[in-house]
Amino acid sequence: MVNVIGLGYIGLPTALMLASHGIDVVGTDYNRNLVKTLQSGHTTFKEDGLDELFHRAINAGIRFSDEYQETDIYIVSVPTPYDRFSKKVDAKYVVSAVEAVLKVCLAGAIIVIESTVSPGTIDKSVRPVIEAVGYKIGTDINLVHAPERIIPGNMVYELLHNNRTIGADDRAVGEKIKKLYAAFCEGEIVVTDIRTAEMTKVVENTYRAVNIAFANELAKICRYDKMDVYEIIRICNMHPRVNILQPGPGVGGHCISVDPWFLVGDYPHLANVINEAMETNDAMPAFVLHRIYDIMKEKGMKDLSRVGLYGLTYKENVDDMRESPTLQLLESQEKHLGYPLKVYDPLIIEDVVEHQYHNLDEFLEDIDFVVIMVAHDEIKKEQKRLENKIILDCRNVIEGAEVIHL
Ligand code: SAJ
Repeated sequence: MVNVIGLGYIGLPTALMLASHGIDVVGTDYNRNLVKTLQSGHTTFKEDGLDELFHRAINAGIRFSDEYQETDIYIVSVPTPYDRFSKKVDAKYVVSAVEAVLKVCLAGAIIVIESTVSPGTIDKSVRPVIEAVGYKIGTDINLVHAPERIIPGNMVYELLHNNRTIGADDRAVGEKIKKLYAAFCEGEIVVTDIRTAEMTKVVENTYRAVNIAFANELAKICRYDKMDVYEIIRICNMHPRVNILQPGPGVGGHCISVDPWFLVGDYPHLANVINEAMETNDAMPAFVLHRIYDIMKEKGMKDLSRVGLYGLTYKENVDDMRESPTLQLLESQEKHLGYPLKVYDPLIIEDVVEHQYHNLDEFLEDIDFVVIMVAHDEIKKEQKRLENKIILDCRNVIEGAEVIHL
């Protein structure tokens, strides 16, 4: 039996995928309400194909609990935030999950850490916890790091098709866990050591963050001298060895906007490009706010309450608001002016900010200037309804000669 610890964005789909491929799975989370929701037959977030996968897993016998199970394989998939001051990974949730596992696990159990951690975290934070209770790593307990790589918005597909990395102290243990993931994973699964697996995961997300920062910087250069950044990137990307990502109003989510900081925190004297890139991305919401002010001035518009932000989530077609550029923009705007702009997101049902709308028509009725922060499918389909509005399109999805870009 496999006990998956942490039933969030990664743990839940992983548990469901294992169960629906014939593995006996219990999913554990300390959040009782979340467990109750799952037990009552409902998923806890939206993702393409997740509900179907959930029902397959239920039919295959998956169980959910708030208790850790006595078994021999654990997959730990809990959040790893970063400390905003030191920029280092905060492994407290991983550590407390491992401590709880140690109280119930069978002799020789394998603990697989899926959570993203910086290189050396398992040595520094996890091994000492195991040794402190008198267990010998390699005999009483085995450690594996199998960082997840799936992208929100396409998780179910990527769980099935992405390549994976398994880091293990012991090759045979690594191969055993590879076989477990191979129950559903059709990609290549590489077995390596734990430190390499830790570093590769952080490097993948850092590569993407630096590439986005480069695109954001190009957008600023092009804005300064009236060049079309999208056309320039499009043509550059026709070169066989150039692949520049897209500029945007900021980088959100719990991965690209967080993981690269781990390298800055651990190697402050070496991670210069990474530090600059992260600062460039973090400055984008404020850049958008200044674009809003400039455009209002240009258009002779005075009333900020007639400006609306479309999109609250960190990216298109997901309902996740973690580190959302829109929330960051609102925060900096509130500091300056004391009252927020109007906001609407079709995927956010609950009230999270002031002046938030739940209906596109009402939102559009109350504004003259719309800022596209997130390119949800809805606005791509409904773009005709933006006619007669001033449009600042930070995602390059709205057509029309009058549309203003970043
Ligand atoms: N963004 C841009 N321009 C782009 C692409 C993205 O501004 O060209 C912005 C998005 O709008 C968003 C942020 O970056 O705010 C991050 O979005 P994303 O789609 O790039 O990535 P995540 O954070 O949803 O998922 C990433 C993925 N990592 C890589 O592609 C290397 C995913 O595969 C990882 O599993 C995930 O992080 C994770 O959990 O670490």
